[in-house]
Amino acid sequence: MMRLFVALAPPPELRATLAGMALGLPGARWVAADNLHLTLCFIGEVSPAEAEDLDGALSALRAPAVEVRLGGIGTFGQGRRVHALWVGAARTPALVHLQKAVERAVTRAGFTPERRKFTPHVTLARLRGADRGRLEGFIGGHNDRPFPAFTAEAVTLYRSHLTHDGAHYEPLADYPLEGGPLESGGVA
Ligand code: 2AM
Repeated sequence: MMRLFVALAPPPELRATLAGMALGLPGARWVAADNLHLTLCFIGEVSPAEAEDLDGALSALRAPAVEVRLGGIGTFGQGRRVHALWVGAARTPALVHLQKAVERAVTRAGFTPERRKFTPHVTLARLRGADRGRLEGFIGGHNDRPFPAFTAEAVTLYRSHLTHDGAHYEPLADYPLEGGPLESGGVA
């Protein structure tokens, strides 16, 4: 079985910038630069044959490239149970449209995607028992920080490998968006 999800990959320079924020928070498990992504649709465990179907459905995706603007720091979880630290993405109509188009393609292929509310974000770290003051300091220090906007010219199908050192995300295929220069790939 393969654990799959569809996401946008920020350009390498921006991922390096985001990974460079990995300081000053004991208890944080920072996401490595290569693994940073903005999830559009979490699919979960599928068989290799199902992954082929998914590849077909995503190859048929027709949606325009979108401009993505990151900014603002947020968390998931309440109080002591804060478990994720992230940088948000502007919830623009174009991004919401793309997310819905991906979800429709995945659903048409016969999958039931995770139905949590779309909160566009790039997870920077997983937290366990992070110090409240340090966390607030981190948020205060980065909340107003500007990041260069980027145009997402493709969506990427990722495979999540869960290891003892945390999750590692392997890009399997890129599906070009309209107006972008990338060629379509297939599931390896
Ligand atoms: P997160 O960044 O907010 O943790 C791979 O696991 C990606 O899919 C992560 O970015 C994760 O979001 C997202 N995701 C969405 N729903 C998930 C689920 N039910 N289980 C694991 N990851 C999920």
